[in-house]
Amino acid sequence: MRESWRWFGPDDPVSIADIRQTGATDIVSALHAIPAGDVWPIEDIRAHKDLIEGQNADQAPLYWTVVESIPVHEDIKLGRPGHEKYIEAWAQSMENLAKCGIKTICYNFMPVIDWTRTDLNYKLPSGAYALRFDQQKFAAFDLFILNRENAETEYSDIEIADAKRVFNEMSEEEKTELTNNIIAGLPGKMTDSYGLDDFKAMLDNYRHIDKKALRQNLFSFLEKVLPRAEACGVNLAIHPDDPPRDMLGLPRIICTADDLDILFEAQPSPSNGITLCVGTYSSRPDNDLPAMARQFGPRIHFSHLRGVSRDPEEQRSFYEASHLDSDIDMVAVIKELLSEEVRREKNGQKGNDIFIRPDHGFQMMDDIGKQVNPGYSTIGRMKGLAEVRGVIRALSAQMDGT
Ligand code: DNO
Repeated sequence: MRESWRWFGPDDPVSIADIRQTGATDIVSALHAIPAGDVWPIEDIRAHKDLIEGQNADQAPLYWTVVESIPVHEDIKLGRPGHEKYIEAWAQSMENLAKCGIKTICYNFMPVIDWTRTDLNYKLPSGAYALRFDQQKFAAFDLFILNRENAETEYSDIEIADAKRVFNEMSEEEKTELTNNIIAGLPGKMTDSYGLDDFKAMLDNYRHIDKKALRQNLFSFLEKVLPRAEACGVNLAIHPDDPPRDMLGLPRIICTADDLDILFEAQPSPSNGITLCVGTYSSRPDNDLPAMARQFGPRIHFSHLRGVSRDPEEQRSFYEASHLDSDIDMVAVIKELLSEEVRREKNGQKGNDIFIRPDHGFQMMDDIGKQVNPGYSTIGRMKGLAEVRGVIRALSAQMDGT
């Protein structure tokens, strides 16, 4: 298991020097300044790598080993005429990364919106702050702020009434905040929109794209990229759609074990793999995470370790709970990942460790009031990493003894 930490680049309030102190060995990063659809030049990759690894000679080494993410241009997801040039650019970026020794690449295929939360400062009984997704607030945004055409056909009468009540109780400031959280930006988002009208236009592009068509566009992207990934030894790791279900009338296709079965049946290449984002998959009750870790073990190259606590009344609402105490059995998931590594070792698959990172963390203690990327605080993530590290060490010791 390789312990990694996401770093957003020189503007990240968490410095490389701080990350070094967490004991992580690997950095997950991206060239966020390069627009979707452009090639990542080798010189830029090298310069970024040097920012991360430049101090390795005289300090505890950190390596940039995982990319999260090379953005997939919307035209590829839409299968628009001319999208081939964006696939070519994506594949060239991948090859350039491989030339620099970076061979694990996370990406996603979510249309228009990337990961989405409604509350970035949800206060827990402990006094720490977590991220939250509230289905009623999201519906209020969809129905009464965005005013999406025909949106009401996707909600029951009770859901519409609840959303109306929530909307009426919100101040103007809260409405703006909710809108920004959904359309403007959480860290690492792959798509940009500039206001509600632009956002609506982006949604409208998908009017004729259903699940089947979106899947087809993913498969034709992979058909071109996977042979080149195999040739340069890259493991691709698709990230699930977060939250894992259709939203705002948009199809989402990487949400469940069945979706992954469909993906691998269509594109069985060994380079076709996943990011097991435990928090994302577990935000729906029908995903059994330890079973998924077992079933897709050989395909898992990267794992985001976190959990959620779902609202007992409304299972689509959740907050991001502490790394070990959530709705899923994190110890059982880690055990499956460790067993997979043992299996790889037995098969002689050297250098095929699974990268894990503490995904998100509370805003707590000294980080409260500081500028942080939502979910990407120092102390909360360090607590998460320390907890999962404890589990990894304890399980590894047990497994060594058997
Ligand atoms: C959120 C992340 C997402 C994810 C991308 C993957 O914290 O998990 O930003 O990185 O969607 O491509």
